[in-house]
Parts: sequence; C-alpha cells; structure tokens
Amino acid sequence: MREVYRMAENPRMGILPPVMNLPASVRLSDADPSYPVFEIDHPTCTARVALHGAHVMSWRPVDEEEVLYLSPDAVFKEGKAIRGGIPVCWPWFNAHPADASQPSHGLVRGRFWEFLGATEDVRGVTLRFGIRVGIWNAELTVKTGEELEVALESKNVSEVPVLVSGALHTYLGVSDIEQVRVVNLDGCTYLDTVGERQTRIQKGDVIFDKEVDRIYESSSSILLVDDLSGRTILVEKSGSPSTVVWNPWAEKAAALADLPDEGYLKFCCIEAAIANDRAEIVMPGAAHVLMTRISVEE
Ligand code: TA6
Repeated sequence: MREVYRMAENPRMGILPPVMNLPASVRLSDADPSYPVFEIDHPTCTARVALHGAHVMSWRPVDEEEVLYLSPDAVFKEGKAIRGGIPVCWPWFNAHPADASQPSHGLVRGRFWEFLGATEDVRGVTLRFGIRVGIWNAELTVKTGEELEVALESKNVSEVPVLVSGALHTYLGVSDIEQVRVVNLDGCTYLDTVGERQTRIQKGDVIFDKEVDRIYESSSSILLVDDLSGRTILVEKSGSPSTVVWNPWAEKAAALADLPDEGYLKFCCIEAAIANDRAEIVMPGAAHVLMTRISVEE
C-alpha cells in the first residue's frame, strides 16, 4: 500500500514535493513540519532520517539495539548540524583548505536537502536526497535494512577538474568508550591531530583513555569491538583513502553545548573520509562516490 502525503501547508516547498508517494514502511514525522524527519519502520529495521543535512539520525536492525549515537542535547534547527548519527561533511573535511572564513566540515550538514524519493523491497528501504553546491551536484543514497549503507555521489557539473574531500562522520553507540577497541588499523600511518600534529604508526588496536582525533591512511574495513556489551560493529567503505577515529574525551565534550558532559563515554566516531590532503580529483561531468556500510556482526 503506498501512502500519499499531500502537504497542504508545505513549509518546505521546493525541497519536499507537494505530493509524496511514500512506501508503506516510510512516514513523515508530524512532529515539526518545518523540520521534516522520515521515519522508517520495516521488518528488517527502524530508522530516522532528517531532511536537514540528509542526516541519518537512527538505525536499529531488527533484534538489535540502536547502532548510532544521537546526543540528547542535539539541536534541530536550520543552520546547525545535528550532533550524532551520520553528519555529511562535504565538500571539504574539517577546516576549508584555503578559506578560513568557511565553516568547518563543509556546507551541507547545516542545510535542508531536497527529497528525491523513497523505495522499499523485502530487504529494506532506500531514501535519496540531493543538493547543489556551486559546481557540485550531490546525491545521498541511504539504504536501510539489516545493514546501513550511505553513499554520497559528488558530480562535477563544471567544465574544469575540481577537488573533493569530506567525510561520512558516523557516531557509533558504545556502552563505555573505555571498554571498546578499534581493530584492523594496526601498522597504519596516521595523523594525530591532538595537540601538536604528529604523524605516527598505529600499534595494535585503537583504545580510548584520552581524547583521540586521528586521520588514518586506510581504505580497509574496520571493526568496533564493544567488550562490555559483546557487540561488534563492522564498518566497510569505498571511495575513502582516510579513516577518521574521534572521541573528544571529557574536556572537549564539556565544551560542546549540544553534547552532555558524560556523552563522550557513549560514542566512537568512525568516519569514511577523504582528508583534505588526500582530496580526489573529479573531471568535468564525472562523479566521485564516498560510501560507508555499517553492520552488526553476530
Ligand atoms: O572528525 C573529527 C573532527 O574533525 C574533530 O576534530 C571534531 O572537530 C569533530 O570532527 C566534530 O566536529 P564538529 O564541527 O561536528 O563539532
């Protein structure tokens, strides 16, 4: 059964079509029409995706606990990135490579995207969003089911080659950050950005007993092992030469108004990224795809 949403007073005309044919497992939250959130309730999973930032806020496979961390102090208003879930940091990562006046982590996590459509089948629900930024057309495809796959396609619609960087900045929920390990980065070179920036080599698993903010040179899949809960999360990716691992720890967490002081204990960011110094060249008319796929290991 396909539902039809006719938003009479559509406060987001232009980014939400006036009539939306949503599949049976998808509904538009009626909490705040000015801040549309798609709610998915499918036999394989539940999930929530905000139109603002095309931001996956929640994903819970059937028979599992919530996989993503969403700050209870997150702010839901235009221009402010949601703290948690999967912020889309694009078309650059962290500070703009050439213009310090630009916002950190790009332009689009603080904007409403255009809703392009939703489909479903027995495996799950797919949502698509789009946004135009200068010479870029971006499309984000969110595939929810027993796995969560988010793919960001950056298409260069100009006549000249351009560079793209960015990240799918995933906040994974953990029981206690001091009892988790990130596995499969052993031996990788990384830039440690805490304090004086240093290049180092990872020795063994990544553990957390202080602030961690590292850009690893790795294209591999990695595992987040939560020894306390017994849950292991697999993070696969493509189109991403950099893996960012981040936890702000206590001092930085206390300085973030949209994160509880103890919030840092409950998440680990594992980001499929293209760090600015590893930016990808996209030829005129071509596109680059950055993808992350998350699954819970049995
Ligand atoms: O991905 C790690 C990082 O770049 C950290 O340096 C920290 O700034 C984090 O992203 C969160 O950034 P935000 O702008 O969302 O507070």
